[in-house]
Amino acid sequence: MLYPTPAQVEAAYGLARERYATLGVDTEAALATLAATSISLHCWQGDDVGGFENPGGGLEGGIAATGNYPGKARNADELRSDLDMAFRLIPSRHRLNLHAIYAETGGRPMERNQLGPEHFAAWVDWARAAGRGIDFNPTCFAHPLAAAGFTLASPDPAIRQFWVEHCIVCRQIGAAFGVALGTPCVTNIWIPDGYKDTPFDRLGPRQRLAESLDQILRAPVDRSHTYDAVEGKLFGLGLESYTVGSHEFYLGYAARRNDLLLCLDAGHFHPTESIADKISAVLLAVPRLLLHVSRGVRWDSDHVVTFSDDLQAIMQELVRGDFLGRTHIGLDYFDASINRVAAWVIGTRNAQRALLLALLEPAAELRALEQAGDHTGRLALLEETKGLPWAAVWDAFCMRNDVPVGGAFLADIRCYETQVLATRG
Ligand code: RNT
Ligand code: ZN
Repeated sequence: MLYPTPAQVEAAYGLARERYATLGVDTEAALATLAATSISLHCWQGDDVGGFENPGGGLEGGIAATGNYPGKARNADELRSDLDMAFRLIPSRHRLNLHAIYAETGGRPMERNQLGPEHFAAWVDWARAAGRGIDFNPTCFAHPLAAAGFTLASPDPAIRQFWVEHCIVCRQIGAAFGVALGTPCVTNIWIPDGYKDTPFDRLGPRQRLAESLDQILRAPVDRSHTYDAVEGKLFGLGLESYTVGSHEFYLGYAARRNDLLLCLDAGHFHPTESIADKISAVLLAVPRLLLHVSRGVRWDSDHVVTFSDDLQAIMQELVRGDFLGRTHIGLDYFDASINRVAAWVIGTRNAQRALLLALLEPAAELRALEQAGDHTGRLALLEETKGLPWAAVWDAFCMRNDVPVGGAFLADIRCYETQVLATRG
């Protein structure tokens, strides 16, 4: 027997619940919060950020998916089928994060500033049937008008106007998702603008970006149905020396306006920086937060999220600061070197496991120790919590949600690989 039986899961959970109760932790309350916290799965892991705009269209803008594992989704039906498979193996209900290049235009070429909700009708039907929300992103890369390396900060007014219009239609599409699905859509703007080599003028592009954003956000859109987010970055491939939309730029911009979400992508900072420490600071300045949970390895390499200290620290901050209600958790990575469905499942389950571990912290006692100045006791208890039987609580959560317990999900993925992915040529 490779994985525990239902009776074993129940028995282990019963013991774990008692153990946590002695520390003043209510495992049922933790499970209820975990069940209520949805994560936005990034559609782009399923096809290496290709989209359906033009077949074989390459990735640009300083991001790259590496690897050539067979079976990537070639069209929207295949992508939805792969996502369904992933969602079946992830406990509780989650959202989908779409990009504009996943529009379905019936084979007709459609400029990005001409897109409308009708081009996403099949996605909405699919999401509605599963009770899922959708989040959205303008695609300001992999396009001839992004080829010069500048979009919303372009010195060319015509190029800038094109991308402003694209972002405006995307906000309208986001609002339509929000209305159709009864849950607000987060529409997140990330642009690749920047220079490979040292610029002379760092200010001009940032002034143009701020003007473009002002213009985009002036467009009338029902902001109860779409929340606007902006995502900064340290650098990209070929943009090593200057990124217009840096963290400081967007933090300042969002703090000035007070009506935007700031997006923190875990791969978008210096490798020794963790976004966990930024969360409490940023949420003092902006009303809501969007997370792109990712894993940089040496650079913004978009590796599958593992159960790392970084991930655990992020989730601890969300729980300790009582920030879950103001935070939208999304994933952002694209690994083309392994089974793509497994990449979704492993990364999402890890994010949930880390959230559960954070929800199971003996918070009252830790706070009391800290407030009493007992740093020895704080250290001792924090280290003890790492060995508490939280995995038994996780197994119970999976079982209650009718998804495979432990690594049993891999057998289902292997089966899907043989029956579906392997037939894609
Ligand atoms: C790029 C940003 C951005 C993208 C997606 C595809 O560095 O992280 O979020 O990954 O929009
Ligand atoms: Zn991101």
